[in-house]
Amino acid sequence: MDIKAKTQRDTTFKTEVKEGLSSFPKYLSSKYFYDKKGDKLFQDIMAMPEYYLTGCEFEILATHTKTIGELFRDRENGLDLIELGAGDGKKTKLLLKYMTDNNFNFVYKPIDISENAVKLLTNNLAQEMPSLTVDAEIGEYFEVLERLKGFNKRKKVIVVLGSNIGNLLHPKAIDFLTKLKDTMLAEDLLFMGFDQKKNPQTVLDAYNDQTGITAAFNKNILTRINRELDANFDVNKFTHWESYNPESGTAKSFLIATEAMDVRIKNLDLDISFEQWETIHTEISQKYDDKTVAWLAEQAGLTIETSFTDKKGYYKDYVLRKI
Ligand code: AVJ
Repeated sequence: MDIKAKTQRDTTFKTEVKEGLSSFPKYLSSKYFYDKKGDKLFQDIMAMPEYYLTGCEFEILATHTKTIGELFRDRENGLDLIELGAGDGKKTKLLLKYMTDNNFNFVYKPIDISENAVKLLTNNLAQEMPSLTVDAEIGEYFEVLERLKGFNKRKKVIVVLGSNIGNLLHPKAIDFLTKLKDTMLAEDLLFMGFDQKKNPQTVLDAYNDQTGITAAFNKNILTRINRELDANFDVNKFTHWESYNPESGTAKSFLIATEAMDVRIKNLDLDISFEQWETIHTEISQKYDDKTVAWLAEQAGLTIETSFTDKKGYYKDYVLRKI
């Protein structure tokens, strides 16, 4: 990887950790969950029965492979299929397989914040789909958006699965969608997953599993700070807490200090103190309905062309176009 980009990422990590833990109330960004251990834990989350999102989206892509694939089809010059937050590509492979089997002329460009995930996916695709052209990149969403502007020689389809947009509060989501729109031409498509509002208990269970995988995932951000910034968080003195507001559709994750303590972060030359029961907010996982998605799209200069849902109606993939 590009050394300059890596240095920049390290600096951003430091700045954001310092800022978040010096604030009141304290917070950390969920984008820092995904180191090697975090990737593994997220894989485990996706395999849990409570975490319905993955299964629902897999069902959608498996049921409507042909319809979705044909929406992606280009007229003559081929296309670029760009995926943000590609992860392990398990769901995307359904589409990739359809497209290669049906002689689509395309390049698959997976982009992910996790260097580890990108490497694994690239190797796996080389094995499983040797005829596929893969051009992977490491980076976070806002960072790679600029580079997407270069992809305007032929049709492009931007894919964002997994309800990854749910990590962004609405103003940020609009900002993100607007920037995506700015990279799009009239024929380009944005294919995006939005987890839907549902029984609040179902949502809570998805982010608060009994086995403690989600808790370990959430706490891993402290382990990462310990390792990368030479800190001394006692991870056992934090507990995972999930809340869901059925009115706003916002699920929020916290780490809560179970006793008062001081933490030293050597690399930041920073001492942080926690009161007993003080919180660190670590993630939001927004849930949506059609009205909210239509509003977000409209605010960003996009329009919903069609959408696909699973049998239970838990989850939807929307096809968006530039207005
Ligand atoms: C990858 C952001 C979609 O918010 O549902 C899973 C991450 N966090 N369990 C989500 C996550 C806790 C996930 N996204």
